[in-house]
Amino acid sequence: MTEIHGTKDSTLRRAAAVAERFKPNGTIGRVREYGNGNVNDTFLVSVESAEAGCFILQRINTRVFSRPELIMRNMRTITEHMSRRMRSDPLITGTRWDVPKVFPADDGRDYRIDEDGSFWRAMSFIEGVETFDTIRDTEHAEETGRAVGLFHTLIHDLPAEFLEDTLPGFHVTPGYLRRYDALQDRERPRKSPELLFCRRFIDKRRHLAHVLENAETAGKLRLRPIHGDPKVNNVLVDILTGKAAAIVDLDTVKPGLVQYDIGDCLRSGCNPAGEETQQWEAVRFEPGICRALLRGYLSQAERFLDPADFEFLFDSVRLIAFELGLRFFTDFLEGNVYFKARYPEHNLLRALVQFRLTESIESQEDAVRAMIREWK
Ligand code: GN1
Ligand code: MG
Repeated sequence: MTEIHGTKDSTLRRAAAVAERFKPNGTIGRVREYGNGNVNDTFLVSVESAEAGCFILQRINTRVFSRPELIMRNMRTITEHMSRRMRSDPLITGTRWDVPKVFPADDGRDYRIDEDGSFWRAMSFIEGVETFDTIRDTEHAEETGRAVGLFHTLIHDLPAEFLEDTLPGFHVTPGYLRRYDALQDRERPRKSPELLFCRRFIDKRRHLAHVLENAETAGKLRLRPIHGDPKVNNVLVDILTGKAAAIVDLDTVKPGLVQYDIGDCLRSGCNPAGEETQQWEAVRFEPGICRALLRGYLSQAERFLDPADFEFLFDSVRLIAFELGLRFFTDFLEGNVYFKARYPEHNLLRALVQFRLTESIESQEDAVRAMIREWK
């Protein structure tokens, strides 16, 4: 019998009903909320059958992803490409690297739209792994970097035009700045010390917003397939070996700059307090973790990166931390319509964390640039 756990019972009940459409052979057992994504809703579904197991069920947030069927098309393209590459790439042979599999619904499609228009999809559950919101130690840092580098290596030769743009404007910082500015024109600025801090913070750094886009327009950087969201908890770590075993959350894989990914992985990994900390004033960027993440990343990615790619590594980590702060702050001002928030000021607090992290990155600019030069 289906067992429902968790607070949002009606959502869980709907998830359980939809789950039946993905796994007709076997009885759906326990359904529970899973992970802590800021955008989509994720559930772990257990199946009671001869070969009992679990699968992942997700409801895609269609306010964010307005064409979710494109996500599924990309997932097929990427996972098939990676699996093909893995069969022929000596870099992979002998190491564990799992690729999530899409489960078709009973009508043969890759997704299911329920009565109220919600978009659901199911995927294989990767066994024997664990995830962490922050970096535990040097080995974990290196493995996280290695996972992102390996992922890039596996997809970098996939022609960008084979991929759909699932989220137009994603990581294009000037676009986020325009959205924030448009809000200022519409709204009378509310006043509080935190709001003032954020506004001043953004104003002092608006000149940075174009750095990667300008480099791309000037032909210094080029678009390649990227992950889009390679934060620490999207890397799955094998429980027994401590080695990275997979990278998940492929919804934002699309053509972009690898600098977005490197910046995002570093801003996520080098913040030991984590992006959800309440103690935003204590947030700092940890250079030791940065070194280990880069070492892991470059052990894989060095073979396809151009010299110009290295030139923008410092700019990318500062920019993506700033950009995420700007995205959280704008969402707070807009009433928390994009990122899920547990309380009204949640996205304001998240913005403060990223802005404080940006300051810490800036205060260590020389040291971080010197570290990057060691690999050039
Ligand atoms: C969102 O939903 P989640 O947690 O996988 C966001 C990322 C942010 C991240 C910050 C599509 O990812 O860009 O870096 O929150 N995803 C989207 O935790 O906007
Ligand atoms: Mg994500």
